[in-house]
Amino acid sequence: MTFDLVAHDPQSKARAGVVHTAHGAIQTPIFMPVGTAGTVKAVQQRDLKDDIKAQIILGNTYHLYLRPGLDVLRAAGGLHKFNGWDRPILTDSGGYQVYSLSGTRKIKEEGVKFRSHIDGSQHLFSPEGVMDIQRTIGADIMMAFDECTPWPCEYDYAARSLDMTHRWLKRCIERFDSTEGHYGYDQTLFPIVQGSTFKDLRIKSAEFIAEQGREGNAIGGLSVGEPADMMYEMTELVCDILPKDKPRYLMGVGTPANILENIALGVDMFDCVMPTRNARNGMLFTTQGIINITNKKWQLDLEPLDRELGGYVSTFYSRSYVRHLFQSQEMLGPQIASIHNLSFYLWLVQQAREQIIAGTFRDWKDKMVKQVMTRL
Ligand code: PRF
Repeated sequence: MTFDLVAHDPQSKARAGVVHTAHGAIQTPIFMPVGTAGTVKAVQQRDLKDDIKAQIILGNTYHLYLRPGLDVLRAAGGLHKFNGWDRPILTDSGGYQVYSLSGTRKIKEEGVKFRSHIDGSQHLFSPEGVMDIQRTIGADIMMAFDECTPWPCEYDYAARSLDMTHRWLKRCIERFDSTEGHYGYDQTLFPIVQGSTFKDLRIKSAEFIAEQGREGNAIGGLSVGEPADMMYEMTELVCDILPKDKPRYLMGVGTPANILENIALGVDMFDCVMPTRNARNGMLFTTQGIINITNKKWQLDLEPLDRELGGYVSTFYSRSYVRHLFQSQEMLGPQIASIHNLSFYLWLVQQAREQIIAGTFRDWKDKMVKQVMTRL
């Protein structure tokens, strides 16, 4: 994997670049739709490509390991072959889903013992194990095994957890560097900065991660309940330490405003369930602001969801019709809403990229943060 920087915004720390992977190039800044179980919920690959214009999607080690399981993924020849997505895939390591999804779990030096949320069966995730699983999944970008501390978090717990995450990283790197991809193409491993909202821990972690010299780096442990200003303070601190010539991925962030503000601080890659999860509840992001499509206000609004977005579903279906689909609990409602919201997120980062290249990002960002977060 390689990364080319294309442009810097003169009035912020925003950058535009290109990440080259075995499955093609990614123009940054980029938003990556979340496809937890090998599917971006309710969206077909054809729509992801043609309408949403997604360049890379996420998968999850935790979910894919439990179901369909490694035998199926191996037999298929990896996740790309299994789900038909032939562009880049990034997998999270499970070092987050285990904490949020499995009922009982025990975190030890060796790894994390947990029970499946599907059938209660017992499993162990270790740094070596999740490297092997992500090799079998065949992700272009694999993530290190980490502990994402909850927020708020005691200083002593955060400090001890961080040291363990760093020791786990060393084990991940050792396993990754002594193995090869199963399917004839190169994969890469991103380490993850942790340290809760403690400045000294974040600095220590960013310096440790930078020293590893990997092809890209991630920032975890944010957007877990802390105030937005605290998140921005941490990302800025960390981005200023991480190498400039490597892509930076902020995990699980966020709202359209969070994405624009973090781009301004030097983040290149984002993922979040918000556009798809909120779509299924009728919350639609548009270029003019946020719509709750179940609201009576839209009953007779025969305008398209968002003419400015330009994509198929956003210009073809009216607000009135999509509201009707939600009122009738028709499956097409969540499908249209999911494609629409993802189209908006991809539009937003594409616009950001163009503004960075034009050198006009900062002022545009300040205007857009207000505009896209307005409740219509
Ligand atoms: N670690 C991992 N995945 C994550 C996070 C993390 O800290 C977050 C935090 N926002 C989202 N996804 N491995």
